[in-house]
Amino acid sequence: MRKEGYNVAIAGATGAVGGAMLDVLARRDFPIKELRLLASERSIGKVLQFKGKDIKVQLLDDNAFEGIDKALFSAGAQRSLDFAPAAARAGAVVVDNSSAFRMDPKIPLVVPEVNPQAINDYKDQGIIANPNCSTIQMLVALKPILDKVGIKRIVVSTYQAVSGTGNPAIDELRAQVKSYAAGERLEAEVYPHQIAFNCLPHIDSFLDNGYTKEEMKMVNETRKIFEDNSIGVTATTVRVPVVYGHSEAVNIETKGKITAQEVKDLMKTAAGVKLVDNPANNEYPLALDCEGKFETLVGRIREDESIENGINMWIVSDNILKGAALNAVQIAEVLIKEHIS
Ligand code: NAP
Ligand code: 3JN
Repeated sequence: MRKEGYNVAIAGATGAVGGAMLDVLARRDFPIKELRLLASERSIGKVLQFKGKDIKVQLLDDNAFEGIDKALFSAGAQRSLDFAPAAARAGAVVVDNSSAFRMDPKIPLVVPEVNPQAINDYKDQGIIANPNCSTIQMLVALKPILDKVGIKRIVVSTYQAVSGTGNPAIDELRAQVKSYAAGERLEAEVYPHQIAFNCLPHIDSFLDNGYTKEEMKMVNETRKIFEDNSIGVTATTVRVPVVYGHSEAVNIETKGKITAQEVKDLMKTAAGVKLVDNPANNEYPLALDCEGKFETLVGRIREDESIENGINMWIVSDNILKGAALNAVQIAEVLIKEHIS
């Protein structure tokens, strides 16, 4: 590690994920010499706090990255396409939270607990992509099973928190709950339907094949990260009236036999995982319990009795932390720990 620390930029620092990046960098004591906070014209001069110090927000543009070693991007896919290459040209390693580069074969797509070796491939473009939140938490839990017995097929249904849509969606859920309690009319602007007391089987836009983009992100990103295009993956992604924490019901068909107890034992030592599986005491992963936690919670582990080699499990994680900010910071940590950059 460089003694004096690294010059780090956050593009999208005023957003929900950018704010969490500030929090994670502080909580993990990432070695920082200079922290540069970048956002749109709307936020120039706004002051954000890092470890008790005030930092003024600057404009995200091509010239914002001079002297920067690590640039963490969470300002939306278009801003990543517009400015990440300039950041890389200026000498920064970019860790990008958007979907802009995830499926680019020249750019590694990384979950540090799953495929840290892929980070080495960043040199071609100077960019590393962070997967979608729903993919990250699922693969953290499935990787030890993949390594032990192999996985043929994954069937996943998600229950995704509104924070995945950003702060306006959190405000909308809260406003709708208040209006409902007051017996007033509910306004829906962020989502096409009322989200309070409802479930919307619709995340991101619909594609010609009838799936949503969010569902296809889970399919394609899983195959890229597991480096296996033959793995069957099918997803139904659902928005639910939860503020933080995505939950997932995951069914897998494995190549070899594995018992529920063996899966539980694997989860006890899996990196980034906490086993919460004691139904006799009503203990299982809950969205409300994952907020602010770095671990992905796994429980309700059962053998699928309808097939020879099948497992069902329930996977819950803080979508803004492991699903976005934490995963990005962990990638930056691997870069410095392994002396890659
Ligand atoms: P958000 O709360 O709306 O924040 C958006 C951020 O981008 C703000 O800092 C905003 O700056 C900045 N921004 C927007 N337009 C800009 C422009 N033209 N120039 C410069 N900065 C601009 O959104 P969020 O929830 O934090 O999500 C941000 C992005 O992170 C998403 O679009 C997505 O790509 C990614 N994300 C990834 C995951 C994941 O699954 N890994 C999860 C959530 C989000 P101002 O405040 O100045 O407008
Ligand atoms: O909806 C969620 O729960 C996760 C949202 C992720 C997201 C939101 C806006 C744009 C993404 C993403 O990370 O895939 C993007 C995007 O970059 O396409």
